[in-house]
Amino acid sequence: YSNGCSTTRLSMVVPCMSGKKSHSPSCSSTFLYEKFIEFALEETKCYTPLLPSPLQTKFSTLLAMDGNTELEMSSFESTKLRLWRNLSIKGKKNEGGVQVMDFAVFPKPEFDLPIFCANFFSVADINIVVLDLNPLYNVINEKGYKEKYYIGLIHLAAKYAELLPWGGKLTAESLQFFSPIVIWTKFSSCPEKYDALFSAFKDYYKAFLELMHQAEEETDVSRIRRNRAAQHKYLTWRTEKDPGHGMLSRLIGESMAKEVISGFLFNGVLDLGSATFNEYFPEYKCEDGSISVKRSMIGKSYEKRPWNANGEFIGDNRDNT
Ligand code: BLA
Repeated sequence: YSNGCSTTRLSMVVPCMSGKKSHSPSCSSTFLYEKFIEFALEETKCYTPLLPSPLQTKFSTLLAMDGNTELEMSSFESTKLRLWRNLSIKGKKNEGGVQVMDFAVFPKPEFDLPIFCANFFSVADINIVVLDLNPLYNVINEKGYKEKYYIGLIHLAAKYAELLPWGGKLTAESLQFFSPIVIWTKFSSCPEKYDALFSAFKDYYKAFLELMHQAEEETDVSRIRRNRAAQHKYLTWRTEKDPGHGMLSRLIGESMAKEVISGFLFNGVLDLGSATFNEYFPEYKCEDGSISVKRSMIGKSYEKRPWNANGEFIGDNRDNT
């Protein structure tokens, strides 16, 4: 499918992203992740027409309070996708400014497909990466879901295990949203690492599109409801505890950050379900009923990759150092 792609691409108007980037002076940015998101757009269009999301009118570009850093938001939807969205944060690369790609694709609740998640944060010499097909259901206890989507993709984790090794301890609660093929890594900037990351990104995104292509629409209302609730739980988690929130608030102010988080990044948190954070994650509940401001109750865990080469979870002992 993806091979004959370039000849069958649909034309779309994507400001500053469409067409031949290298010939367009207005697009000559040095944004690290430009080609990643361009690839994702073009590759998606090989499978399905992308329609502009209603979010486009409200969320497009913002200039951060530092007067230098730009935020660019794009959003689409399609037959099987509720929301395809990306937030690029473009600081001045040559001055070590922040560069972020927060790209996620949320399927419609009629599908139990994973959520595509590419979360790359780079500043100065530091790069923090999460790349995954985040599972909608528990892949440690629910064998069926793991087998349905991940067993066929385990080779991807093995392919990048050396080039993009496990990034060390992380917020333990995050593990429940990660799959056996997750790439969680940190590295200092160098071309080889960015090349490996681009290659991994292409592989993972193509795998996601292939799953999307094969997915059949669920018609059982209780299953659709269950998918919707699972996605809402995910959105509720990230709306409340995503590590990027602090920096986003510093860039655009707290109230604008809140709007971007619940209206754009994790859109659906306000309308896909009504359960509260405390109901999904009671361990965060304080005595007075409020949500603990701590990002993690357990703390940082998983020094080593808690999945083996067969995709089995081996991290029960959280401090498996
Ligand atoms: C760090 N981002 C991290 C870390 C993870 C993620 C695992 C390491 C810190 C930790 O252990 O929590 C990403 N965590 C995820 C993802 C999921 C999850 C994708 O649970 C999905 C379920 N990140 C952004 C944006 C910014 C950003 C928009 O997405 C900034 C504007 C920044 N991420 C950011 C920063 C850090 C970080 C600054 C390091 C600081 C820290 O560790 O608190």
